[in-house]
Amino acid sequence: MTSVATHCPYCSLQCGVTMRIQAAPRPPLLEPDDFPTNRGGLCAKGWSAAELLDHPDRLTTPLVRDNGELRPSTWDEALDRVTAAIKTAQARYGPESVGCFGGGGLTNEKAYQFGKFARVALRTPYIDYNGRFCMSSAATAGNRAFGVDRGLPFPLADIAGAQTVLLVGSNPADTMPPAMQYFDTGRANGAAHIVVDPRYTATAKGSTLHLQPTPGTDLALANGLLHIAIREGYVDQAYVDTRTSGFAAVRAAVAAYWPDRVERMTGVPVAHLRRAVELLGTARSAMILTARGAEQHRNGTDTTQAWINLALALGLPGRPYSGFGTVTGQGNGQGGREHGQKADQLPGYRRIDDPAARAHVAAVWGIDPDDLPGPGVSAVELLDRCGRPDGVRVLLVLASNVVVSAPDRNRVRERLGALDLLVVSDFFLSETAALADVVFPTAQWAEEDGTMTNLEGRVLRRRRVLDPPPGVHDDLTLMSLLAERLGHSFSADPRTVFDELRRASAGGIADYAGISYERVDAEQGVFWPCPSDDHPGTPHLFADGFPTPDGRARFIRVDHTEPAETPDREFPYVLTTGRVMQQYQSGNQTRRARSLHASATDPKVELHPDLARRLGIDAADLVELRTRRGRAVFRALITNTIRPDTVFAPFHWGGEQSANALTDPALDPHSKMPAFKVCAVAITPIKEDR
Ligand SMILES: Nc1nc2c(c(=O)[nH]1)N[C@H]1C(S)=C(S)[C@@H](COP(=O)(O)OP(=O)(O)OC[C@H]3O[C@@H](n4cnc5c(=O)[nH]c(N)nc54)[C@H](O)[C@@H]3O)O[C@H]1N2
Ligand SMILES: Nc1nc2c(c(=O)[nH]1)N[C@H]1C(S)=C(S)[C@@H](COP(=O)(O)OP(=O)(O)OC[C@H]3O[C@@H](n4cnc5c(=O)[nH]c(N)nc54)[C@H](O)[C@@H]3O)O[C@H]1N2
Ligand code: SF4
Ligand SMILES: [Mo]
Repeated sequence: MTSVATHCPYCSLQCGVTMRIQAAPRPPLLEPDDFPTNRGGLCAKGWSAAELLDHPDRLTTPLVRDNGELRPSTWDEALDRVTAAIKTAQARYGPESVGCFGGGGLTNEKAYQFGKFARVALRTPYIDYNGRFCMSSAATAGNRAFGVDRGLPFPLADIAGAQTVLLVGSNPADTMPPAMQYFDTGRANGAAHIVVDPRYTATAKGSTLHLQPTPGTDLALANGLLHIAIREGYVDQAYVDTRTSGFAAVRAAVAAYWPDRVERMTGVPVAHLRRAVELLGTARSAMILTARGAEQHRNGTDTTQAWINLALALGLPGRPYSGFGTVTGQGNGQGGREHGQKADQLPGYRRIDDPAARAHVAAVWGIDPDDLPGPGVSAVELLDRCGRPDGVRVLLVLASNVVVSAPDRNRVRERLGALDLLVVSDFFLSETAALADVVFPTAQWAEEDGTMTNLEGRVLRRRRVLDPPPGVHDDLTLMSLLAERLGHSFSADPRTVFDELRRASAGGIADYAGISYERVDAEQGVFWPCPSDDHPGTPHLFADGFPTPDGRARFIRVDHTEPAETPDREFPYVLTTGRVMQQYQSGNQTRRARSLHASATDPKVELHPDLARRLGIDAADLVELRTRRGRAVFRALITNTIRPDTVFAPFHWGGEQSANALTDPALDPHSKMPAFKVCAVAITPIKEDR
């Protein structure tokens, strides 16, 4: 039996697994490894991952649409159809009529190559990706405040050493279960954990203090805590004076967030506010961590900044077992946001509007900097351009199921339906692929080589365990075949692409120049920045300064704003959305896993018993949710863990059960993050004939 060490295909924890290849039949056996993020742990999704390698639903040939129906085709026919459509659109409307939509699940090599493919082979500015729905607010805030966007500026294991941890809108007990061992160790050693969530989650259950705000009020909450911290004398003035700028304006702004007012705005009692500040202010070491609950709002960037302001005032970033961090989501959510699939970005986290960055990357790509397009538009804006007369006419989607995961599903379907050609690469026929004109079958995680960068900024190796099924190529091969037809030569070899990525990133903020496959193998991953072969990599950031022009972290004044939608007579409640433990993202993978099946058929909306009583809803009734965008049906899960004015629905399903038929596409002006975490909803029971 041969074994290969690799990583789980799903979230950013990138748990280490060993795959044992059996003679036959597929799939190989999967066992957890003692990797620094999971230490032998795995969640149910990880355990089930190998089941999908030989799943009967796998796509094994390209599909093309004829007379309204998708039918199997050869690779040549499908590639020719795509190339012809691209050339027609380019001739008729110019290069800007072709768009690319990527994903944070792509390896670094594929994400890098997709960015290059858009700019060099297609010469279009229009590329963005699903990480816009995920990390964009945290990224924008991190860049603004610290001059760099690395989710955790310290290794995950440091969490166990922090005396106080404040988690805002983050539910790792369900979304990254093996990471809980670090929280649990801290708690066992006497650490105080504070969880800010409108639901009393599995993560909140083991905490010292649970703050339960109304969704969308975290900014006011953070400003309120800073107000108290200033009053109580917890500000680290020496740190503020020597390591930061901009405190005076923030101090003046938070003067208006006195505790009674913040209680009225957020629903969190004054006593809880005071207790939270005391736990943070008196700790020897403290961390503030945000995730999607704080960030997926119309004011997500400013909300993240408000928590950064609090962390800076307490003097946390750069101190041992302390700091501010954000918990990255997708498997390659970190690396996928560094190497050019963002609309305004070139590899190495360079800006596409920076002349020096353009010159550097153009030289690596062997083109004239003037031939590089400028910045494009964000994911929701890109989807909105689709099918418009002067917009994007041909869209290529790699590793995203936007019909399920983008906000305001009905509008997304309408826009995709108006395209001249929609092209999707996937290994299963996702809801998005089902609408495509051409579908390419692709390799799964265990069938390809590459690198991923996990939530810590640790670059690690995805290793090929077995060949893809006959007739299936990976995405690098797809891009290489398309590029060839468009007159360009693109490598399909991951190592060759990674070596080019290293050169393209050299000197950038996310510098991978010194990271090689060999080093990653020998060192259990390498943390970026790592500018040279003899550089040790950087597990801890900010110990001696911040990569801003003046070396100081920036306080920025931020003020509470109402969500785009607040409850009214017609839509009287707040809807928030998120995840359940057994399903991953749009569910295109996990809904097919046999061992997760029990949870796969029946999405549930969480409602408080008081609300259920008022609306005449009994346990397990079907419930219709309705918003200004659409409707969806869920089964009622009546639980006193949620606020009585709020309901929570998971977004892992399509069709009638699609949470994103409901959500508000209002965007954060800085990050262009959609407001997934708050909109106004009406709720009606559907009484079935029993
Ligand atoms: N099981 C599972 N795990 C996953 C994923 C998955 O799909 N399934 N996806 C991965 C990815 S890509 C990501 S981004 C991460 C996300 O990981 P998390 O951020 O932990 O997940 P969410 O469920 O989106 O949101 C977290 C919490 O925010 C709360 N919340 C909702 N609105 C608000 C609000 O206004 N304020 C506050 N403070 N909290 C609020 C919700 O109640 C929820 O408990 O998970 C990763 N891991
Ligand atoms: N209402 C609501 N909506 C949300 C969120 C929320 O909290 N609430 N969260 C948002 C967040 S944080 C995220 S990250 C997004 C995720 O949204 P999606 O992008 O839809 O997430 P996935 O389901 O991971 O989609 C990946 C798709 O690509 C396929 N795939 C996986 N790996 C590869 C690969 O290497 N190559 C190719 N070609 N295909 C691959 C999978 O089968 C799947 O169909 O959803 C967002 N949408
Ligand atoms: S926590 Fe994330 S990486 Fe680990 S097994 Fe679960 S889904 Fe996979
Ligand atoms: Mo995400």
